[in-house]
Amino acid sequence: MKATLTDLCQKEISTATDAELYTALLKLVHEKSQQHVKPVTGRKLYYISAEFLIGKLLSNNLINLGLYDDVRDTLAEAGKALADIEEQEPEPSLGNGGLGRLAACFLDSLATLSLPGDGVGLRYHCGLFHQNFKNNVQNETPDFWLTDQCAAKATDTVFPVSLAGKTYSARLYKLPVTGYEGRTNTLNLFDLDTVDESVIGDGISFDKKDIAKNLTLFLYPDDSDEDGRLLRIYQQYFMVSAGAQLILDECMARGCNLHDLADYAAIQINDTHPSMVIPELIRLLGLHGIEFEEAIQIVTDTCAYTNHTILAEALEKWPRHYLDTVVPQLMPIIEKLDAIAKTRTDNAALAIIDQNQVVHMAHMDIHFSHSTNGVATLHTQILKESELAGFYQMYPDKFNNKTNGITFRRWLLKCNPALTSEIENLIGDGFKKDASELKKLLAYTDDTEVLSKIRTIKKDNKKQLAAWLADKQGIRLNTDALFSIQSKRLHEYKRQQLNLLFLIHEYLEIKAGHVPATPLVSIFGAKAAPAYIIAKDIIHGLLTLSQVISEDPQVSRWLQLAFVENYNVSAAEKMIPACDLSEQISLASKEASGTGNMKFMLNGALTLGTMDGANVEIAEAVGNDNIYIFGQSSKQVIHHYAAADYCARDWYEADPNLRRAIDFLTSEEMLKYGDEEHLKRLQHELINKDWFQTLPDFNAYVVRKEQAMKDYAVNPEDWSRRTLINIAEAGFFSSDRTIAEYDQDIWHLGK
Ligand code: BZD
Repeated sequence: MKATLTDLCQKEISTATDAELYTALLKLVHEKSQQHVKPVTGRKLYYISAEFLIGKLLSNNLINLGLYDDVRDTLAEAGKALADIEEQEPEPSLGNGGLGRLAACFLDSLATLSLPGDGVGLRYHCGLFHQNFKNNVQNETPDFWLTDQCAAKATDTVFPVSLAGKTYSARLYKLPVTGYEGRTNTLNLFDLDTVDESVIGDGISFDKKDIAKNLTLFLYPDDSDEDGRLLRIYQQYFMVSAGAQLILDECMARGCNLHDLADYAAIQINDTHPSMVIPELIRLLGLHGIEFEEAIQIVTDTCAYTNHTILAEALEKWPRHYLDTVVPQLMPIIEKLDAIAKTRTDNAALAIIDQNQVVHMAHMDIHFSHSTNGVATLHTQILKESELAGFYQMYPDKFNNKTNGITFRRWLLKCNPALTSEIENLIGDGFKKDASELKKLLAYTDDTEVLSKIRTIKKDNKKQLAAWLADKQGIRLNTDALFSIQSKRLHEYKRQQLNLLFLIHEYLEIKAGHVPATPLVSIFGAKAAPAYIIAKDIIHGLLTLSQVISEDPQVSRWLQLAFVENYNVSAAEKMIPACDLSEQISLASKEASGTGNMKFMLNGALTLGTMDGANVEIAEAVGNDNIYIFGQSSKQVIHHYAAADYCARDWYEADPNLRRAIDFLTSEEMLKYGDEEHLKRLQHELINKDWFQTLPDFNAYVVRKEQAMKDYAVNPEDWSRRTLINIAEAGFFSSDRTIAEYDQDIWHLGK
């Protein structure tokens, strides 16, 4: 390795800069990954997604190529640290949260299982915004992550895409994706040569009408106004039209005559953002001389749809005049599909185009693809029983569940090397390819030496996180405390506000002389959509409380609140291994699955959660003694929505602790550092609306969390034992298992 690296740098490793070494390693990874490119036979998957939240790639690629230890040691001999070189890599910021990260985990697992499966998406120049805090408020700035060194390389392949009657050229960029001891697949990203980063004005503002210059500037441009929403449709169609042309070209090059497209391609539609691929493929097949009826059948056999949400407001639907404007070539096809759907059912709620001339993207997916899946058992059940019940009755065989998973290469091997090597010492390294082998750890749950080692590893990870945060944000954390972490997008249904109310409660208890069983460090990471006002108010509440606490030495000995700025994949990799208590506190029925919950579990955190999404399956796997469950059940919640009988104010008035916490939002202490408008609005929302029923779960949450704090303080060894059980039972949540299920039930790749 020494000779290879010296050769690539064209100088001694010890004299090379980190930037030079980074470039050398990129070359090395590229060369090696090409050796694992294999020909495709039979069916190949195209995972189309508006987001691929891939995170930094260098270390992960080195691990998957089996080069990591060698490179790290060779560098160390020359006085260089791989971690420093990794800092040279800008983080690709091509996703919002779970949906995009899932797509990235899936690409890793496909390549690891040696299945032919490529991604199709967009090459956003600034991706999701960069978050910073000023005066306890979130600000957004562009994240210029794209550099010349970006591993996604431009190709000469361009496809014409017609947007609002004008033709644009979609250029294909290719990023190799190498699996762990597997094959190399490709992430195909499309971009427009004319996009111009210099049009960005203040913050992340830009002229949303100038498509040629702004099309792929940002991921999900602010869609609070019409131009933003139109831009989103422009992006979506650009992605699917170029993607569909790529798919047809690749299949034809492999001998497909297009009548047999479904034997060559499986297309997975990741939520509704790529749904226009259905009418677009029908349109393109028509241009190749295939009759409409046959084209529908071909496309139905080729496409499958994944639903990631039960929030009605998150199911995309567009006024038809938007589509008339942006994709007039698709509207006649969508109208015909709607007419066919209407011949299949007289239930108006299942129409593609409703009586208000609104186009429902998910409805098109379900009618005209062969599979619809939810992402956790409970989620799929709710889709079948309530949200999509009409469709389930119509197409029972199309519905199936695929519980999400995470790649253990990034979320264990890469982010937690100490735990990985301890596991390897105990049970060998078979778990890296077969995650179910983690169960072998159950043999050690009474081994005090192992438990003590687990504790030491956790403590070291906490120290590393604390050092990183001290350096990055000047925050000093008490590493003797219990670390509870809630990191995920900021959304009311995820209920960061419930955690906020708990922390206020704890603050007030400490002020009243009732100290907790253990010091608590409560860590958050979350970005709020720029136009989501209440979400930003919640961030403001948390940041303001953080300042109130840190200015009060009497309290901060016992309680700390740290908000990690610009939460992203790299931050997650540092936070998750350091966590004791994983906060998964969404309103039951609202979190489709969650995947952070799985990452924390795998890294030895105990979950404090509601019976929602995949928490239900985590609870089943570890047993009630090894998880802290609280709150209303999904059945109760769904009932309250149906009966419309929830009244937040009743709860506010009935519970003095809750009232005290909510009142505190606009107290003198908070107003000293916070903004009255934000805090009042949040308080008003909680008392008068509270759409996600935070208040009924408050008391149960406080009780369970205080119980967890007590258990942690009183019996550390038992805590470690329960930690080990969580790690041992995490195997089911490997995305290798998820991908194997998709392949077996939906894709049948390579066959
Ligand atoms: O998808 C998430 C769900 O909320 C999680 O419960 C689930 O685990 C993951 C993966 O299945 N959904 C999203 O992340 N959705 C988005 O990010 C999104 C983005 C744009 C528009 C709508 C939703």
